Amino acid sequence: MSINQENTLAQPVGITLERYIMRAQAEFPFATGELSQLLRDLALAGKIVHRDVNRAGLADITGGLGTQNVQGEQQKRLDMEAHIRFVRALKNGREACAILSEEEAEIIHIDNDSGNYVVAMDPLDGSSNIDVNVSIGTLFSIYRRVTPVGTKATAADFLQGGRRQVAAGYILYGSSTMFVYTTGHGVMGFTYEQSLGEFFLSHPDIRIPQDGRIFSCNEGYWFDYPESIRTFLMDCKRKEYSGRYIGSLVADYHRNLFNGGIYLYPPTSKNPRGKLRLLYECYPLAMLIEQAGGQAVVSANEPILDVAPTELHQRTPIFIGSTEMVRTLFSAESVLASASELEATS
Ligand code: AHM
Ligand code: MG
Repeated sequence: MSINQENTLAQPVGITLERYIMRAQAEFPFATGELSQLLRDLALAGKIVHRDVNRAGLADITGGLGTQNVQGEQQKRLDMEAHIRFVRALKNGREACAILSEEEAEIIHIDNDSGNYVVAMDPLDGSSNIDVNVSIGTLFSIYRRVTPVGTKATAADFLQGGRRQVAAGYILYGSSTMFVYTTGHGVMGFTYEQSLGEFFLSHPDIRIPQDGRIFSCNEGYWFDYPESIRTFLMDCKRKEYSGRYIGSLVADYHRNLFNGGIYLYPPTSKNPRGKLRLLYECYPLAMLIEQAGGQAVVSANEPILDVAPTELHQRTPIFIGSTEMVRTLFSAESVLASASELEATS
């Protein structure tokens, strides 16, 4: 029996996130409790962001700040608010020594060089959806540092590669708020009960269906997509699959995780290396999807988790979801079909 199965049996639906993390830690005799505390810090900041998101219209915190982040994109007030909440929670927690955030170009050192962990995160993803009441999310990825404890963390701590993540997850601020994470022993989902102020285990051992009938991509870029991808999408349409695209990564991913499907963000002329960020958007979702029995790749035979990172804010194409759909996308038939289609139209 796997640790995951043991956990599921021993820790029934309804247990709080706090207790779950403590019990999971107890299963590892040499665990120091630091990672557990770090996860609790993230959950605490998530509760505060949940409150901010739900007050957004009332508290005058939506809208642009008039500034741009490192990617040259307009920052929304709530983006920065969330960034501040998470940095503060991790600083107070003292398990992490540094943070990489989508909202800042440089590594953020949090006056705790004795911390063993670094956290890469997008504090609030899906900013175009903030002002219009559509689901948004936080993404996080945790590494044990490789630089000596007591020194300043460096880029090397963040550029270890996706397989070295010790934990990863997201918080979805949707019709309910959920905290979904993995430490490499399955994927656990917790739902926030606002009146009690607690996350409760609601979705133990999440598994993605092996196949699905949903494709999620921005079809506005249709003429930019490589021919093989258009062929795949046309095939989905012939089969009357559902096109579902919120434009909020965590929400699109979460739906496909439960219902089965594929999310695609190929290279486009606007974003020739893809749009999404490797370290704090794609790596965490890739770790989760592999733990849930699905796949995340950057090209036919290259799992996202095997992409060697070179830059902190690196972008990458991503194809992620049900194993069968990812396989079909890159199958020889789809490439052949696209080649014959090209011939027919030339
Ligand atoms: P952001 O980090 O600036 O919020 O952008 C990331 C978002 C994802 O949530 C979403 O999947 C994607 O960008 C949507 O991009 P597009 O509008 O090009 O379809
Ligand atoms: Mg983002």
